[in-house]
Amino acid sequence: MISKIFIIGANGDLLYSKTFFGSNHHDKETIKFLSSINHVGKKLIGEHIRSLNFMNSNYVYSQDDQDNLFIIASEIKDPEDEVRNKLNLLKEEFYKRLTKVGNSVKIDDFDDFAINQIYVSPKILIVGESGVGKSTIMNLFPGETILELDNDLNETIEKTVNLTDLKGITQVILREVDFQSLVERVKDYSSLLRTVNIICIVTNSGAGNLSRTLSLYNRLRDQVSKADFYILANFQDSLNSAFDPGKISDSFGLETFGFCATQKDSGKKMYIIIKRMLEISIINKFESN
Ligand SMILES: Nc1nc2c(ncn2[C@@H]2O[C@H](COP(=O)(O)OP(=O)(O)OP(=O)(O)O)[C@@H](O)[C@H]2O)c(=O)[nH]1
Ligand SMILES: [Mg+2]
Repeated sequence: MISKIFIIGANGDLLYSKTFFGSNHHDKETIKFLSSINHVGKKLIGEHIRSLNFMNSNYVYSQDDQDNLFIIASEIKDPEDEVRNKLNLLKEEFYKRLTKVGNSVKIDDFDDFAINQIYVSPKILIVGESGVGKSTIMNLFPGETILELDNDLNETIEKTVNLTDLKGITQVILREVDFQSLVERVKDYSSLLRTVNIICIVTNSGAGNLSRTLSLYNRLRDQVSKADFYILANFQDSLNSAFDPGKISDSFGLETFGFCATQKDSGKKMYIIIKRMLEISIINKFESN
């Protein structure tokens, strides 16, 4: 996730900054540190810094011929080329919106641009065998389910969910994917797996499905570097066949949420679960910076 943007002028003035996540208590020190490191880099190696891992974030840099410094902070595990694409977009837009007022510069409506085009909504993959309740879970949220082809030409079922009361995160994108095809065609899903933040494995909590799901998980886990995994132990209303979420958690070694997708308050509960996942996997990581 992209957490911050800084644009620093040649004289060291902060021209623009935006924090999507995490606190901005230390921004002043961070900016000083980032720009002085860049100067040192230029002096010592004769080159600008391209990126820097610092305090759990990756700071990706770009400098123009007027010595303005553009910096985007993201999670360490975010693919750097994606952040760099955003950085190029940021630069282009900066020149378009720049106006000079006397000696100082002003950038117009940059917040709207930053939120709409630089910020990336978190993505959650809902995976599981057929019949475990993936679509039922997606349908708990209002809005349209979109069927389209992704970058890898896979058919995807996707829905954008709006959230409130969650620091900085206003939307999350849910995608339903069949677990077996994902594991068998992992190469075809590579760009999705590189960028997704959370993989939520849905099980019907029955013995057969659990054992197949565990082996699919074991095949997939090493191929995923960025996302965190969670288990949604669905069908907890099937008292005779459903294993206890605690037991399931032990055998997968993953945080597990007991659930039933077909009750009156299932929608409300699913919001709470999604918020919890986002808190653990995104917000707390930035807060601990
Ligand atoms: N009793 C019970 N039934 C459920 C629960 N969750 C889903 N179902 C039912 O299970 C059936 C299958 O659910 P789907 O949501 O279509 O499953 P899916 O994972 O999307 O299946 P595919 O799209 O075929 O991969 C539906 O009839 C749901 O109503 C649950 O927690 N308890
Ligand atoms: Mg379905």
